Amino acid sequence: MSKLSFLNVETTRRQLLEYSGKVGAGAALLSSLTTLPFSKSVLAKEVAADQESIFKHSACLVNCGSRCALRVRVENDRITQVEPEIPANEDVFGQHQIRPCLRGRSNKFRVYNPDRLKYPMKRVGKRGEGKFKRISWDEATKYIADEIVRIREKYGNESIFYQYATGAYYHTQGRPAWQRLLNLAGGYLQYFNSYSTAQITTATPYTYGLYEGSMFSQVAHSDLVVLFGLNVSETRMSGGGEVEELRRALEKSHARVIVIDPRFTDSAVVEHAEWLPIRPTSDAALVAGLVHTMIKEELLDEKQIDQYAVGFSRASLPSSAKQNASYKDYVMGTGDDGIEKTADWAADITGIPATRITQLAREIATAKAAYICQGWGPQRHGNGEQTARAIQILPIIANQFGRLGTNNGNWPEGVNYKVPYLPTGTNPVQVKIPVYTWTDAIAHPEIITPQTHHLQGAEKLSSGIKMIFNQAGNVLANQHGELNRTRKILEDDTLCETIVVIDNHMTATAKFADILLPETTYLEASDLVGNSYATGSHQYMISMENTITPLWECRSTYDVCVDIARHLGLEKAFTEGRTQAQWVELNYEQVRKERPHLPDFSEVKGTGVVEQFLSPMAEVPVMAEFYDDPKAHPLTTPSGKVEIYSAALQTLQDTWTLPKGDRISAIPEFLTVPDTPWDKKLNKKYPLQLSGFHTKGHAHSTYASVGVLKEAVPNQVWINPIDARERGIANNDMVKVFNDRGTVMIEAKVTHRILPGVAAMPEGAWSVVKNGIDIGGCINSITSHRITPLAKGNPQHTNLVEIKRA
Ligand SMILES: Nc1nc2c(c(=O)[nH]1)N[C@H]1C(S)=C(S)[C@@H](COP(=O)(O)OP(=O)(O)OC[C@H]3O[C@@H](n4cnc5c(=O)[nH]c(N)nc54)[C@H](O)[C@@H]3O)O[C@H]1N2
Ligand SMILES: Nc1nc2c(c(=O)[nH]1)N[C@H]1C(S)=C(S)[C@@H](COP(=O)(O)OP(=O)(O)OC[C@H]3O[C@@H](n4cnc5c(=O)[nH]c(N)nc54)[C@H](O)[C@@H]3O)O[C@H]1N2
Ligand code: SF4
Ligand SMILES: [Mo]
Repeated sequence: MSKLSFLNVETTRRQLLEYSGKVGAGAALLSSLTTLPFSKSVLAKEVAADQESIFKHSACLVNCGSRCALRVRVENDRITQVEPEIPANEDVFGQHQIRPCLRGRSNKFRVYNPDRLKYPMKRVGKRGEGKFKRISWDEATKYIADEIVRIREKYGNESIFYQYATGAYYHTQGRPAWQRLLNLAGGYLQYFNSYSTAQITTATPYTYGLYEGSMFSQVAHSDLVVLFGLNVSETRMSGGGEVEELRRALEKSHARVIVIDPRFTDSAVVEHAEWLPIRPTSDAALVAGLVHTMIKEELLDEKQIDQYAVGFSRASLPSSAKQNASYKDYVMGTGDDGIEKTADWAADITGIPATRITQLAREIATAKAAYICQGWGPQRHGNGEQTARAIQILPIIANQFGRLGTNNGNWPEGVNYKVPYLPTGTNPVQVKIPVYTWTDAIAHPEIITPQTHHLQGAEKLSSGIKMIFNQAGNVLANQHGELNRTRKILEDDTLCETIVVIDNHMTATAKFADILLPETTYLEASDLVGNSYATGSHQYMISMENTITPLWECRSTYDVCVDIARHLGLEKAFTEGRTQAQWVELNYEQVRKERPHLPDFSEVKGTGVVEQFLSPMAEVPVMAEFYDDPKAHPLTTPSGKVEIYSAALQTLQDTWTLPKGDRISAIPEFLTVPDTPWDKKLNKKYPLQLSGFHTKGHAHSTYASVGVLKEAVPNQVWINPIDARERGIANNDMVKVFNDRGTVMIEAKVTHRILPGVAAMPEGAWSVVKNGIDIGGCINSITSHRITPLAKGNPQHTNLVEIKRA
């Protein structure tokens, strides 16, 4: 059966995707089934109850993957309180209150933070010193326009870089406005990949094509849930997001949950999970050990695997492969390395007892429906591509995919309501660098080639990066790896000549600006936004309006870009005669064309959540059609099957130039990489593995300067009591965490929630450097800028360190 039956509608998963993507006729039909009523009565009641205050409606636009609506109480143009959109006891949306987390609720403190940028400023000291003088908006915008002209004349548009930055997902200001402006001005150097998912998004097409997964709603039909480094209780905290979807599904199925993570995470606590502590970077070894047990105990069906996959058995290898290059050969010790990947072998590497590995293999293979998934922590490592692919093939080998209650090893998918953005136009420059290589694109552009760095669109860079636009990002001096090196490159203003930073706060990155512009915060901005990329099946649209008059001289970057466009003679082309408010309305009308039942814009403007519904895609497991009939519904891989052995990867290994020791493997075998315990020499000097994680205390560095959050969730390095005792470290002691790249000073959290030999530090703390030591506790003062073999991505979780009492 290739059709899937949902709500008596014969439809395919792909069609459903298209429906919800296009917000088209299908969605209108489906929303009539699932749309929850939009209520004005509640809002009216509130205002009547309290004449002193008014309520305005905004949203948290940070990059946590969710997008929470915020109801903001305002008195005399001053924010007094930030609340969930609808009081919890009046959950008019019935199924899902888009309840903000502690960060969203703390927005008042971000708006009135003493660190706020108030005026446009120009650097006066040395680059990075943080000395600025106040200038007028006209001076600032003229300067930027002149610099665009100067740089493009001297070096060409390819030398202008629009930096990776995720602090504010505006639709009509911010990123789309800058990109529209730069495209009109001749274009800019592009990047591919992200800091979030470089390894997994690059590796996935080689395994099974599209990057997608079953939504958490499937867990309602599962009896076993296995989370590899997926911590939604911290990373997807919205009441309208995935943590809520998982909770509701578990309430139905009561499935057993197993969390595989170096830390006993909040998710493990909340979901009453069993915790299997694992050494960072070793998941591919665990998978090999699991498959070994499955083969030995005849828990898998080789014929069936061959029906769906290439390269598990010798028989299914492509003709280009060596005879013993199959995954089974690798596991059984008949491959080139000659090592049998027994449970004991895997135990030695992962730290998980062999008996537990054997048991887990049986549990996965015999579960009625196992939902296997992975977060992005496991792939943010030096061998992240291997880890991602290994976890992806586990459900295929164990026959736990394509059926109700199963997944394909990925993070569950999210669907978007698809609110349009300010159109950015097309970029005349089609050269792209992997995002993690931007420091080299400044300091050593000559080394970046297609064969070494997967440079796209050119054989080499013409002159490297000479001008950076950094809007709502803290990558320059906080979120990139090896900050001591990064800062040196940025300090030299003969390399990158001009840096424009647009932010709300005096961040580490802001201090490296030549021109520093203050933008409105979310609560001072007006826009129309959709749910973000990780709210699971929950789709919605929010109309937000500035809750107070923007403070000081903070402005929308739409208006700022108009001014710059005017200086460049591009105003008309930029605005097309529209103000930002008119673009917002146009965007709404575009949505309404597809969803004619929506009210007139005047009725919804600034009212918060306009519409919300649950996607019917939640009902359909990923790869269901392929499972039903792999011939009729092939995957988008070269063979149309899951590629456990990828001939394309073997070709890259044969043709790319890789640093000594690096390898791209055709099968997802466990590969050791530098900065891990298998790097024996370095491990002697630095005995602890240090992994980062995304904390509920902040979203990267955004919200990290909010005092109440810092008190509630302090930035601390987690260390096991065994390691702490050896070092005379007590809970809450200040410690130095260091390696050859730098030193970070931070408080210790001595806890059994981390496995011995491993330490963990939240990423995103504000970097403050004194006498060469990062006293702000920013992990990136000790992370590496080394790129991974296939994705050329960021191994920021892969570090060896020593820890001492400060
Ligand atoms: N509160 C909050 N939420 C966020 C963010 C935030 O900063 N704060 N950031 C958002 C963004 S942009 C992104 S990309 C996502 C990031 O989401 P993720 O990348 O999934 O988050 P991490 O915390 O890096 O990793 C998830 C878990 O993987 C574990 N882990 C690390 N290494 C390994 C390993 O080798 N194997 C295994 N099995 N587990 C490992 C970590 O201990 C952690 O508990 O989160 C988003 N949500
Ligand atoms: N070691 C380590 N490093 C990491 C990671 C890791 O796991 N470990 N994770 C990586 C990942 S997944 C990501 S996505 C990146 C994220 O890195 P970034 O995208 O740089 O995210 P933030 O650090 O939150 O920086 C966002 C900035 O936007 C600003 N901002 C907020 N609102 C507004 C606004 O309305 N207007 C303007 N103009 N500015 C605003 C904030 O003040 C902040 O300075 O970090 C990466 N770095
Ligand atoms: S940080 Fe994420 S979960 Fe928290 S309020 Fe903002 S959007 Fe919602
Ligand atoms: Mo991210």
